Amino acid sequence: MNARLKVRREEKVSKYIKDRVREGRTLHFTLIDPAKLSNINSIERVAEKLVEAGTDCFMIGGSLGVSERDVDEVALRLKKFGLPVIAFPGNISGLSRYVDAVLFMSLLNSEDPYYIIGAQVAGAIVVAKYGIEALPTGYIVVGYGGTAGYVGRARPIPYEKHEIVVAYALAAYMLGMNYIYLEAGSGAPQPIPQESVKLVKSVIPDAILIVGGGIRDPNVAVRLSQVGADVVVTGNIVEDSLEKAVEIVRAIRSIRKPPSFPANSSPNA
Ligand code: 1GP
Repeated sequence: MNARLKVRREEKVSKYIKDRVREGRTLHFTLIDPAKLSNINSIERVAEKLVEAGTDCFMIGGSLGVSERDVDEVALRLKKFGLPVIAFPGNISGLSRYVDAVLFMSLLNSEDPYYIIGAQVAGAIVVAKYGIEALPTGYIVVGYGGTAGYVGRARPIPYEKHEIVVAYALAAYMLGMNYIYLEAGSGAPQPIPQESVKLVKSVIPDAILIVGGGIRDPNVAVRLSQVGADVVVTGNIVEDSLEKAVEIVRAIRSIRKPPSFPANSSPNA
């Protein structure tokens, strides 16, 4: 067994996220799917615009056709902007030694144990070998589900079954996952319902609540934040309309909620 493993869980990137959330900010994450990029050479130009508008982090990943080399290349290009770069792996090939952190996710409502714990076992030593910070994340697929839902063999929770979403989120939190990602699927015709977001936030206010899938409109993003999303993720819109993506980032940046300072507000909490 290689002894040079560096296990890092919720350190710098986690502090970066949690500090902002405690200040009353909602964060915007820009998701770049290397398999969907029409031109990798335009990535810096696109990223510059989003950074200028105020995006908080870059996430790199996708459910199909993403190799570690793809993630490496995108991560190296994005790192120069000084924002945290986070892997969002659909599988173990979605890891990279060049990212600052990984959403270490379990697709909780998958019917296939591989996506719940198998891929995580396969990837854990790689994450420790690279010394990447792990952000323990319960990944919950709702409604449309998209490619992530299909490939991950999820049994998507019907859009209107808010109590099932809450039950999954609660179970994740009780298992120690401080990040809860409600995923409607990339390109979803409907984002995560506000009611689900609201209920999850009210039951586990201390978890970092990430919401993504099908968000293409600044008003929708703002409303999701108002009902409890701590992080709003947009992916497709960057390729579809950079202008719209910039509008969404600006709208999110202008939100201020009352600051929260929970008792466990130490940097690693
Ligand atoms: C998908 O939640 C993300 O994993 C982003 O979805 O591409 O629809 O913005 P969109």
